[in-house]
Amino acid sequence: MEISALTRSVVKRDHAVISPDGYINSNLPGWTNCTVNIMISEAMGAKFSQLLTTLTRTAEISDQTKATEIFFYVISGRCRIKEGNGENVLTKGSFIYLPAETSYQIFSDEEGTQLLSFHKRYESLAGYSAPSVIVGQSKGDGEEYLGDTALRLQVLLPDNPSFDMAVNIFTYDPGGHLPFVETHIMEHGLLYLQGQGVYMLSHQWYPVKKGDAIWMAPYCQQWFTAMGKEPAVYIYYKNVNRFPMIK
Ligand code: UGY
Ligand code: MN
Repeated sequence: MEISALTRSVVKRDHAVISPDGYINSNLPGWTNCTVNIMISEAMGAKFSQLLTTLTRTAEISDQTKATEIFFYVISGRCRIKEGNGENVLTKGSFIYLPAETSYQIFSDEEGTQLLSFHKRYESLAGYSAPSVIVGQSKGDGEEYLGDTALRLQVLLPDNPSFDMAVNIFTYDPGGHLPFVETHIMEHGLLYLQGQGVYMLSHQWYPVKKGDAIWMAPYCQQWFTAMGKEPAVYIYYKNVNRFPMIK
């Protein structure tokens, strides 16, 4: 019997695990006929937001990025995104990066299409122009990570200083694990796309699986190992390429 007073979700000062059992939808202005779960936000202490949006067939999102940049990733289904340069059809595994000050519209082509998005206030860098729109498709598993054949990393955004965010897909074979406990200034937001395992966050241990989201604040110590019969895969956000203080 399920007991409704139990959840795997936790929200702490420097990390959170958000499992789907606790979702409550938000209504966002300009986002119609869709359900939006704000899994990570400034309200919990993060410096970015991570949203999971489920589109009905008649969904329409009509909005502007303004001071933020947005990375949309299609978890399942199919939709169309219009921005200044035209219209893009996005299917499972497709992504689009929208820079600050961009007007955009999203239309659903399939009931239940699910979008993951990362939203960050863009920090410009003297001498570099702001990035433009990027549309892409995740392919395969990516490159071997730090010489370990059990780990693969796929980098979705260009590695250049114009970008202040990275979004990567990390694949772990069962038994694969991060080679050491990471202790770093960069913040993370992640969503499990497949599989399961155990995450260590600030020396606490959490069983996690497909559908779970995790927030890691700067310096939240982190380590993960994959369990089960299939690779564990998560997509994650990271802030990059900027000085830690205003110079
Ligand atoms: O890019 C990273 O910092 C990554 N290795 N961290 C993580 O997966 N928790
Ligand atoms: Mn990390």
